[in-house]
Amino acid sequence: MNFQLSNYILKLYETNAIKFGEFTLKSGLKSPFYIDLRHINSHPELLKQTADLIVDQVKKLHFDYVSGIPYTALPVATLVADKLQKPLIYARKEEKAYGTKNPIIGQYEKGKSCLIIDDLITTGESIIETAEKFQSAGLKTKDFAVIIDRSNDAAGLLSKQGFNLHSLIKLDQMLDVLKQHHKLDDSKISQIKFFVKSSNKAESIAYTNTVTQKILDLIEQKKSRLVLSLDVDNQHDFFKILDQTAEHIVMLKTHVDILTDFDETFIRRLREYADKYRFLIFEDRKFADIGNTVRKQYRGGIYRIADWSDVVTVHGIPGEGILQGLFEGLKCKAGFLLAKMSSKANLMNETYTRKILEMGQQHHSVVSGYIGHGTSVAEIRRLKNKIPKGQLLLMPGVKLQSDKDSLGQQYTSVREAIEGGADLIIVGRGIIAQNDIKKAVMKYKSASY
Ligand code: S5P
Repeated sequence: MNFQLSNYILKLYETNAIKFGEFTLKSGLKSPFYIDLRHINSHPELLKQTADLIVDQVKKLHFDYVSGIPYTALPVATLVADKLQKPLIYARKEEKAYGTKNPIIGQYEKGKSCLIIDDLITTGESIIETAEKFQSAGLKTKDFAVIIDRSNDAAGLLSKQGFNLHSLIKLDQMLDVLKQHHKLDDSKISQIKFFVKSSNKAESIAYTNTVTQKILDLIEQKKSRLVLSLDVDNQHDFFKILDQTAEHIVMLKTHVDILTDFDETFIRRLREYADKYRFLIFEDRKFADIGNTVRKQYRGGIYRIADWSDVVTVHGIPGEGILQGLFEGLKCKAGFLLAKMSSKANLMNETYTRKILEMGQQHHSVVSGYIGHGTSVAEIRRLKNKIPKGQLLLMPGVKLQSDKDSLGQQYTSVREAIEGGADLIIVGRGIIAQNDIKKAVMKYKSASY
């Protein structure tokens, strides 16, 4: 390694941009090192040196624009753009919750190409996500420059998708330099290398709780990925439809508070159907209050939902206490967190969705998966890729063809939902509003599996 680069690594170390000790990561894992390159921006010399090194690395590549991923990489991208005399554009960090605002800020011509700069690469997934944002705005992205590559093999992952990764420093190089300068000893280095390898393994753990396993078994046994949403207001219609559909569905989704004639006999009868036709009962209650309140709503009141339902829907907005309030001390119950709704202009933006997925992963013993929606295969696939392994994506707002209703519901086709990776589709009016219910349920079942 050249002198300039090892000198740069030492400077990163001296400014605390690379730290060793014990750090709790977002995933809950404890890491023996931590890289925080935001510090670079507070040291003008170091920032300039970073930009010079990146310029050296990318100056022979062909691109029309320079971009940095906000916030950390934006200042250095600005310097790089200046040095190369290329225009700077960048993608919004937060997706607009609604509206049709272009995610790319700045002036650019469609069809031209952009170099994207980021500070750190761990898995490569966030870079791929950014590339997709640029691509959907009509720009070409092929080259990525990062300061530190601390991944196992992000370059390999990116190259499979047609991207080139140019990193200034790889983790092993960084450790070598710090060892040569007596900042690290062999035991610490092997601890770090072991952590990087095993954390990748930890990320590939499948979080499958007992309820999820039951759902997965039913999908295979029934050769169906169908959840029927039976939103009718009386028991007579309810069981008439259930008679024609029960054997083909994996779960039956209810809104018991829609029924005008709810009583104890309804629950008894429903449980008999569930046992006879082997489906799970899914009360779509969408709990959204503090732990103490939801516990009472779930376990008490006139509906006593916890007594008869297998799964319920939960909003994560009050924080993780809601999951404790609902499920603590109960067996064989699980929730689905709402990660992205199907209704038009809903306020769940990318950041919200990401936080919900983090909450769900941490509470995987009671979170079987997520309610999520997308209006295209690419959007659904992007969401699915972020879902921790072993947890499920349930997609509502599904019909045979894309459609909408007059109150903001958006429908994506079954084909797109399944191609995008939905584990289960939630279908209501696509089936229950049809004259021939039996025929409709068979169509959805076969299209889903
Ligand atoms: O984002 C969502 C989440 C849910 S659970 N969008 C939804 O439509 N749902 C539910 O799915 C909704 O409450 C309804 O019960 C069902 C969709 O019904 P459909 O008749 O529009 O298919």
